[in-house]
Amino acid sequence: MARSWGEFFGDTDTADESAADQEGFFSRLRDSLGKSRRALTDQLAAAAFDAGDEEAWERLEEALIAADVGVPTTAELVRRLEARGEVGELGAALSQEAAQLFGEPSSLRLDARPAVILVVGVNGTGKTTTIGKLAQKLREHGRSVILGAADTFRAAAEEQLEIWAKRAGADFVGSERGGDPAAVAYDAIEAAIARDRDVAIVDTAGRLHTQTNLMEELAKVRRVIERRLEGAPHETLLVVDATTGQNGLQQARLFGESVEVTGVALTKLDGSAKGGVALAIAHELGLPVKLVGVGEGIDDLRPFDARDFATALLT
Ligand SMILES: Nc1nc2c(ncn2[C@@H]2O[C@H](COP(=O)(O)OP(=O)(O)OP(=O)(O)O)[C@@H](O)[C@H]2O)c(=O)[nH]1
Ligand SMILES: [Mg+2]
Repeated sequence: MARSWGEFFGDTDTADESAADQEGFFSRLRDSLGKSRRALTDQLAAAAFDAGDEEAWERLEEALIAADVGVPTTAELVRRLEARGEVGELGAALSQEAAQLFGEPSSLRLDARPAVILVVGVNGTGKTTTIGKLAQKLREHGRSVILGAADTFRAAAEEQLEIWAKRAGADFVGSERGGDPAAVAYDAIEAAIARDRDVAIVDTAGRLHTQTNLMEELAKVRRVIERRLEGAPHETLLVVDATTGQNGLQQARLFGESVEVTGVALTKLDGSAKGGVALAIAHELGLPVKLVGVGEGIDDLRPFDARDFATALLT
């Protein structure tokens, strides 16, 4: 069964979703990964996989690399399959190995009060939307939430977050003190403490991982958060647009160097043929994928479930 929001949030009572809801998301995930899956399975369709056939292994490697799984992770998957001796049904064997590669399911760290979540990523990857959806789910699970608009780059960005805050029933903290993103992050935590809120989520402006000055600005936001509240930020979520494939891996690497990313939200899996990058992020960077986005709607975000993801991608 899919990972539920309750489990992801660490709730003790997790009987919060109907099986139908979870199945509904699985079929959306499967539809979303259709392009990625077809890219892989078309290559692999050739009859039964013959582990003794050198060319069959080569076709498999090529297919995985074409799906943006990346060279090191492809090599690891192939190594694990070979170690099995008997591969059997290839899709099933591959999805089992892929699910294992993702490791233990991870939760969102919400123990602290307030728990501070910093959200970072390249322009347009889906940061603000993901925050909106997440805030909504947190509210549904009884958490009080503050959203901080540390994206002070564009006035529209602040409005966009404020609309999500209203919709979710979350408090909103904007840039009353001018355009300093670190000051907004500070104010949001201050407000969360003063009002005794459970979670503060800080939105930031999109930036390219190659823009040194903007990456330094982000590191400063993080430092200010750290100094204001010990242990914060408890999560630093990097939002990666799945359609960017291997470039997303590079983003994860460089954002990680600036702000200690603790998890990835992989968005826009609908419309991407590069869903295999999730495996590369998990294996090459050892970063947990925590959330997946499969559309623009409020219910199009879910906690990442390795087994579901691997099944939807590979079988
Ligand atoms: N198809 C699809 N669209 C998405 C998904 N997540 C976000 N989007 C869309 O992507 C676009 C950009 O989303 P935003 O949330 O504004 O992205 P952002 O990272 O905050 O952008 P900046 O603040 O400008 O850097 C919007 O049109 C969203 O609706 C997803 O999972 N699937
Ligand atoms: Mg934004």
